[in-house]
Amino acid sequence: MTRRQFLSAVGGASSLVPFGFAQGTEAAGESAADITLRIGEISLDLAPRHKIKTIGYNGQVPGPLLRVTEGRPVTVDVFNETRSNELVHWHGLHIPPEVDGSHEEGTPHVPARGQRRYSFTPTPSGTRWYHSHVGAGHDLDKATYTGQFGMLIVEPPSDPGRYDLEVPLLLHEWDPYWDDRGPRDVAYRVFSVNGKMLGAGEPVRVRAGQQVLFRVVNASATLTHRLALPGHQFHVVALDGNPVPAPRSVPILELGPAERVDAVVAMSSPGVWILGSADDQRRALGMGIVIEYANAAGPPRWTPAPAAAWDYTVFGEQRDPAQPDAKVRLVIKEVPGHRWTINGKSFPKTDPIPVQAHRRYRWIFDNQSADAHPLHLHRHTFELIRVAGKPTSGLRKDVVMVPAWKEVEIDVTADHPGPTLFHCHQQFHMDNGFMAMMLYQDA
Ligand SMILES: [Cu+2]
Repeated sequence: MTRRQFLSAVGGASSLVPFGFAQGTEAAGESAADITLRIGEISLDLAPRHKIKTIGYNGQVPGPLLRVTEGRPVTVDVFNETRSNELVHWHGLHIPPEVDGSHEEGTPHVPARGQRRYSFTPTPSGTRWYHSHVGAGHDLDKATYTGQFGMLIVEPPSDPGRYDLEVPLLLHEWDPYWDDRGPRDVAYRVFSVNGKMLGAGEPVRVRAGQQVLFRVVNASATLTHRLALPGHQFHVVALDGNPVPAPRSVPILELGPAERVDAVVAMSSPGVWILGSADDQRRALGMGIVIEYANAAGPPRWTPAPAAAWDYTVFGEQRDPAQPDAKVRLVIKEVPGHRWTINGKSFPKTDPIPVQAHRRYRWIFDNQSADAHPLHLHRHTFELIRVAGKPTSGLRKDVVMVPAWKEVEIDVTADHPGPTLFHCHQQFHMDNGFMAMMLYQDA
């Protein structure tokens, strides 16, 4: 089999998932790519009376579910049919800056009305995703406010697959507007899971006794979401796609923008249920999906979600981490004009964070603001060391929520040389200066 047939076959085998697979169809240069993405305007049916216009990949939202194999090179041709430059960021992969999808690192744009090929070797395995990485500023029809997001599953070379059914869930919201407080907070009129409002899409069909793996991506530009499934528990097995040391069951999942959670649910309460936002208003505006057992009927049921706290550290270990080679304190503040600063400066004036290859650095985020921030480091995975006073270890992530007025410590091992972007994944914060470069220096 050729590489392309292999990928197509993998896509065909996963017909349980609701999205098609992007097959290479277009010759760009001498050989066809494994995957083709077309960025263009689409009209999206969120529900019978909720049609919106947005920008998406291959005419669908979410974009096609991409499955690749860890360590096996792939090529992706991206055709940009819009009038603006674009970037596709491969979120959670350890790949070179030229293809990572960050202009700040040096990835070239996919030009307006133009095309660009990305070639890289996907690693590490796990639930990753891809999304637009341009700035939006005050334009709520750009970047992560649009339908430009999709799941990217990097399969390990051999997958134990201890589940019966795999269900991707991508959370997003639509029809954004500036709320009463002016150009500071974005509010939304419509919410969706997998591009459909609650009740408008196909239900997730399950059978009693199944172990169902939900791969959840919060593809929101700005919001944190809490999810519940009444009558069931979520057995969390991975955070940001990386297996956790201590998988355990919790009643609620919470994900900041760009975070992922893999959770296995034992289907042991037959019926028709809503898996949805714990927030009544968001659920009423569409944030949910119906879970339907075989031979069950009736309207989907919801019961109020428990007020459980979300705490990363319950999935971690208690052992002393390796000592870092150096510590870096990063103080986060909002300054007048809704600008964000790291150690007193806004991007592009933020001081670069210098590192040397193969050294381990402890970054201490000191959030001196009233907002929680989803902090993301490109091209690297870091380890959580302390979260709002609680020590932990063994939790590897690429986004961490830093609560308001709290500190979070992470260890970054500098093992992927090249310019590396660090930023808040809240689109409006990022666009207002909350970014810095991590730069490798010669020893
Ligand atoms: Cu932020």
